[in-house]
Amino acid sequence: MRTSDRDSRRYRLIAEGTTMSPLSRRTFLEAALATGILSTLPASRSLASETKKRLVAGTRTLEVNGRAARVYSLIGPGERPGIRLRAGERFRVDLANHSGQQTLVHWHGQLPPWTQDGFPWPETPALGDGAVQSYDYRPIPGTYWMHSHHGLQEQVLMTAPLIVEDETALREERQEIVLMLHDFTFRSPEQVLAGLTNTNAGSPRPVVQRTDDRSGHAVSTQHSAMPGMMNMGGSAMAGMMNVAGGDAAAMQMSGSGAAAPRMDLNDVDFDAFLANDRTLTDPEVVHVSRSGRVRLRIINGASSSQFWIDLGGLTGNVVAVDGRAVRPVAGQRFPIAMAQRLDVLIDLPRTGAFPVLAGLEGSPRRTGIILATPGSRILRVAEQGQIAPPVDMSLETRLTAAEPLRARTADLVRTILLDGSMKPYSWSIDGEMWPHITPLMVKQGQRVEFELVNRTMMSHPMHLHGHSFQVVAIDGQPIHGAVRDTVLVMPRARVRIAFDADNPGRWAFHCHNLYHMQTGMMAEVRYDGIAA
Ligand SMILES: [Cu+2]
Repeated sequence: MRTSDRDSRRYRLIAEGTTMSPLSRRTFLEAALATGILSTLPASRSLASETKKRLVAGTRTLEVNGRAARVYSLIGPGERPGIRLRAGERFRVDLANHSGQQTLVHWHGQLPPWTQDGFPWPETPALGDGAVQSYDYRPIPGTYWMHSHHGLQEQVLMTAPLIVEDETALREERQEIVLMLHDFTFRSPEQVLAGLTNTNAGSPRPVVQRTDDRSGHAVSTQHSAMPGMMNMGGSAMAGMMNVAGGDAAAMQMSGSGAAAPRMDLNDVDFDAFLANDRTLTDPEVVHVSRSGRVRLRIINGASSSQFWIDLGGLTGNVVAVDGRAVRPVAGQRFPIAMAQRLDVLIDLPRTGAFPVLAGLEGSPRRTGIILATPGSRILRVAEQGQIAPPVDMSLETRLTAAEPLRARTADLVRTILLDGSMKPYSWSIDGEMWPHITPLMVKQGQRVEFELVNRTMMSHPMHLHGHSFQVVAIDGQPIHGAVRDTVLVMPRARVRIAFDADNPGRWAFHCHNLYHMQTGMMAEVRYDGIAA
């Protein structure tokens, strides 16, 4: 990028980023001129650092399969979804709630002080309709996202990208393309949950209650009694998947694992899968400049669905997961669990139109966008493809952090049991179901390792708030894995994560399947000395 281009781009971003009215902006400029600020600081820097961004939680109408649906929105500067920050810029955001409901937005994967994490602790309650809350913290660069952590709003698309530029990525001079995935249903999420739990939709369980009531622990769960560990190799799973809803018929496949226990996939039968809010009947066509050099920032914002990213005939390089750089891994198909992100660099080999697809695991259903160079002909892509296998650890085992944790012996090692079942539909961590949980206590300065042991027949994408962890072992095999914020734990499998306890507070630790979380699969990591 030439200097002049970069400057004009910066000014454009500042103009989009400002939340001042023309009047207040002029007043600021006049005041700044009067005090000489502008004569001593570069105008772009001083304006940007003084300017807050405004993010509005609201509602909008979205057309899906020719039918209108009322969904939430998170709209930032420039009337675009979410927030984009320049390298070095602080996360200075006023969140204004115009959603008509209480809400609270979590900055997924970011490391703010715990009181700015957007989790509805008793100390940091949800915002009422009409309320505004200010946030100000130093963000970490990369591909992040934001979503409501209040009730089931995430399912109704209270979600948006949160992109923090970094100098390295800018120097690559690649066209950035955000691809955000969703699962969509015309039913209310309360109805979906009621269908899963066989309860009345009129009284959905709140996902967050006061957690300072510790009177009622000791919620026992049924541990499914499957002896031994399974070989979870990808294609071996075909033929032993249980799927809910409409994909069951598609699962009549031959498989080698007739005697193996069956894995459960896709709790919910969704009406559509969205890529940047659109389906393949009317996909987004992203015009790629002639250079054909792109950075895909892929975000799985689905509440209960996992995908295989399929680049078709293209080869891409995964260079970051969950916002954190990894040594490049080349490939054409990459799994992405709920809440995870993938940064994929692609150099288009020629002009033309290139679909980037996301195939639902255990299903032929898919969604996606089209990358198109100027003048290329866009061909329609069918909404059904080949049945995708379960999302697995094939990528995770190949990942190596570009900036790993410092080598250090753990001060605290905890085995954490993930339990639960489809019938009854309930899920737990260490035998306890949110909110009746005992906090996992850590001390500031400790190196902590969690050995996550999944004793269920579903995979669980486990997310720790406020920390980046490194994946250090899979099924007992040590690896120098990725640093990330969400890791999948396959059925009957174990994953060990390590993190430094360097961000004191109360932090949620949960499965990112919204319905697993809602029915119990959430715990708290709490620092010694944090009152609650
Ligand atoms: Cu789960």
